[in-house]
Amino acid sequence: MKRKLLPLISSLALFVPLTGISAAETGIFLNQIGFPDMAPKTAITNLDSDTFDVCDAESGAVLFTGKTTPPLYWDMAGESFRRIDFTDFTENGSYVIRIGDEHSYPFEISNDVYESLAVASMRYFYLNRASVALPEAFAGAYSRPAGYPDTEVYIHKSAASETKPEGFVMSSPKGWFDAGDYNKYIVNSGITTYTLLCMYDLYKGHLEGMDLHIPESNNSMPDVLDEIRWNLDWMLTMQDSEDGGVYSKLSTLNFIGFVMPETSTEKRHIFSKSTAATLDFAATMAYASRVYRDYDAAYADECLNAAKRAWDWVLLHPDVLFLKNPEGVNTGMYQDADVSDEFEWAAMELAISTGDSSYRNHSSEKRDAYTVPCWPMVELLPRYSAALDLQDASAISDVLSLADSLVAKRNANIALNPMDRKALEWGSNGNAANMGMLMLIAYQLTEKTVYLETAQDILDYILGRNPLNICYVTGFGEKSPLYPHHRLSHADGVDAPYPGMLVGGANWAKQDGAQCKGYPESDAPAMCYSDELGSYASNEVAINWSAPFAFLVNGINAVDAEQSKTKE
Ligand code: G3I
Ligand code: 9MR
Repeated sequence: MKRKLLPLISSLALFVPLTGISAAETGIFLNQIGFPDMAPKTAITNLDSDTFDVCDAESGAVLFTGKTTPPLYWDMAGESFRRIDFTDFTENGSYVIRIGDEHSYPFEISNDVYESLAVASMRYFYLNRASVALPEAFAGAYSRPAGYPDTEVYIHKSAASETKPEGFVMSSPKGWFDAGDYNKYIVNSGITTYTLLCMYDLYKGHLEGMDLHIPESNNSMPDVLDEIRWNLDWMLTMQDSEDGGVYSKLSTLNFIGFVMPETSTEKRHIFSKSTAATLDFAATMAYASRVYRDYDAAYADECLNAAKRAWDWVLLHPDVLFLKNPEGVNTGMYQDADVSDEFEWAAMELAISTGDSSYRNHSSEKRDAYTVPCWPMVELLPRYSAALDLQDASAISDVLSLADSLVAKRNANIALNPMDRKALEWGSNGNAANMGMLMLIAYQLTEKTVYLETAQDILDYILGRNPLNICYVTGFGEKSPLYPHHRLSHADGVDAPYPGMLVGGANWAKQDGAQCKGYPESDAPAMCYSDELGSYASNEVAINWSAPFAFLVNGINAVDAEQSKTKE
């Protein structure tokens, strides 16, 4: 089934032309896609008005009027806002919020408002596949020849062994391009693939039949699992069949220019094995074996055996840390000096998948405090698995206490936003999406609506309820990134960037600041974003940010579909 990718409200222009009103000047900030009819519906405004109207986008008719709250300062935005709440308005349709002469970007209320966004968030992965041509039938304007077959890649000096010396040729095809660059990294692939597997696991009822319009759409495997397998297949090639250790990355020696991958003649290399990569691989493969078991038992076995062999390697090599690039190499590092969390994660996934609890004796399970997952800090992931798969009371309590602390932060903020300065760093939108995933897991464990509502608040932030009034997903909303740091989007000759991509987002550290001109004047953390090609620290895309975003939007979409069914 082909679904439209752009939720356009073409008739809006009949009411009020948007031309000439730049985003921040509209003064009304909200989710530009819209809301499920029964969801909380919140916007914020920096306009000085006690009331607001919800108007029909086409006719301008006022359909609902409400009161704004008094203004409160939002430190992350460096500005004061009033809150607008129109939750009680549930009629399906296309609307704008109006205050005086100003109006918001248009949005919809409907009970399948996120359907096309949910599909696009997964098609991002298809469109960023390595090693294969994307035919027009599946990629439309983004069709392209195969880039980086990776059937001939070279063992780098740092990975050389007696049997596989420097320059030894390996084959390591498939996988997704990591981000704006074309390289492939195991550490980042681990958390990304796990996140998508977990999404499938939780929302199987809704996702089993989802049509992603990919070449495998007509086989017997659900499309979401076909797409995830594209990366699992690559990860499997990164394991040394002789000893079970896993190589850290496959990349060129340096980041290449902004060209299409099929035109690049740079050699690709395989870099040294590491404990972090091998543990992330073990955890992901062990989890995959559970998810694929019902669909392809042989594949599930292959994944589980790979996980066990990786674990055996790690017991012999517990501290092979990848901390910096070898000389002459400048590509991503995903460096990690503390692998205790990766140990906890792999041990738990292996224990659950094999039923052998002795894996759990190898690492501590319980921490005093947990953090929202990100690629270097995965200690919450085994708690998710123990809570969801084993109904482990102590894991459930760990998940809920972190969730509650974020709910408290959100409640204390005029924009209902739990993001703090620490979260507003490189990949902040990925942090937001991971908070949303945590909320949805807490909701799954308790059915308490406050978690679902907080997940909606986080999605609202990503889709426009932020101080820049930007929908951070390419191709969606009225104002979204046009110049992401994404080589494919820049080099393909198509004006519009690839659709469905979540950009990194606001990042107060602005590591690219020296060469970027587009950052706003304000240094408030949530303002530090620039929609320009050179802004790799705020405007790049990456699989590990898109995966929790896919989780968030597909999760809310699935819960919404479920609730609509019970309502009927
Ligand atoms: O956690 C510290 C914080 O304590 C400190 O206050 C702050 C000050 O700058 O830094 C924080 O760490 C930052 C970290 O991201 C947060 O996750 C580092 O400075 C920052 O350098 C690091 O950036 C990473 C970036 O690579 C550079 O290494 C990003 O996490 C990571 O997502 C990104 O990944 C790149 C790959 O290497 C290559 N492919 C693209 C991909 C996405 O940009
Ligand atoms: O394009 C690279 C991007 O994928 C990385 O995330 C980023 C940080 O490692 O680096 C980008 O490459 C830039 C390099 O680091 C500095 N010179 C400019 C490069 C392209 O903008």
